[in-house]
Amino acid sequence: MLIRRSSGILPSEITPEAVYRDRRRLMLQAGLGASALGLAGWSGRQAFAQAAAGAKLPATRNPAFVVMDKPTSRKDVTTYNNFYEFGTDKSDPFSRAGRFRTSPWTVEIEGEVGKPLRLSVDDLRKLAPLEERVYRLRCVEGWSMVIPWTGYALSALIRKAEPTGNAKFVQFVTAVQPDTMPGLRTGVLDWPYVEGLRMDEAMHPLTLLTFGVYGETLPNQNGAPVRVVVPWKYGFKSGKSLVKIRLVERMPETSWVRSAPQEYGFYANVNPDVPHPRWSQATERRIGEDGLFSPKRKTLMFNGYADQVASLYRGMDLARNY
Ligand SMILES: Nc1nc2c(c(=O)[nH]1)N[C@H]1C(S)=C(S)[C@@H](COP(=O)(O)O)O[C@H]1N2
Ligand SMILES: [Mo]
Repeated sequence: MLIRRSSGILPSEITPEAVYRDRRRLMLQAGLGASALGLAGWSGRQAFAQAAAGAKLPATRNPAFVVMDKPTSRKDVTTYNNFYEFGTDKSDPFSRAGRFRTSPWTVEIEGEVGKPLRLSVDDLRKLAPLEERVYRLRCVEGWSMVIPWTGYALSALIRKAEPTGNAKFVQFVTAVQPDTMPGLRTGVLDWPYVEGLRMDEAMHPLTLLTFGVYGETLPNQNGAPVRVVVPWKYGFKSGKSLVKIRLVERMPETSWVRSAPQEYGFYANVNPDVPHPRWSQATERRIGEDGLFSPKRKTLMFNGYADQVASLYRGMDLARNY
């Protein structure tokens, strides 16, 4: 594979923020307030970036993509996370992702496309109208949440890049920032975290290029500044903090398949009938409902999205293609 750790970080991402932070620290030590920093003058962009973390992100709710289940609390959505680059405990992403730099940020769309694109996240966000959607998220570990995301269909972006006839799959490459991601030093996965979809899955209207949650820009721990969300698949398919979207001819390698191919497949469709080799997938624990007497929920085929997506897999053996 050519995607190794070089791809995630640009030298330009390091210097200005480090300089900013250092200068800010010195000024604060000298007892000078924010106004004395002359933010607009010398580092307005960085200052804005910090202010923008958790900024309101207006969007129109799309009722066609809103499940009726009660949304999981914002607190649980933003403090109980998987983002192994920051550690493997559920609380690690919240407690350790504060230094992650999400500005400036560019995303590249490359590979089997007529028009490769390299866009700042601000331009990317403006490419199509933002929608709020409420999706179920089912982690392969056996827990689930209901999350109000903000974004637009990934298909809108892919179309702009004009896929060639050879584009059969999409690979997602996510960020690697060695100085801000303590989890990279653990050997749990190969970095960058990579994921992928078949082209028809990537173009499906449910597949969301996601910029926000709970009406605000994504917190770092949820995959700032941009991630993908694929609600009928196990959560690990929904790669966080994307830097590259690569259209390819062959089924791309993915981090989880690479680390344990007997346990995690490329398709990873939520399927109560296909157990993980070490545990059942028939039921799930809805985060926030886990009182002593709250029953587990039955896991739904395709996480409840069968009406929309089952046709993508007609004729496929879903036990073999797990
Ligand atoms: N880059 C990256 N993306 C990732 C992961 C990760 O470890 N690294 N974990 C995945 C898993 S296992 C899940 S369940 C979801 C969790 O998303 P959330 O924390 O926003 O609910 O993110 C997915 N995306
Ligand atoms: Mo997960």
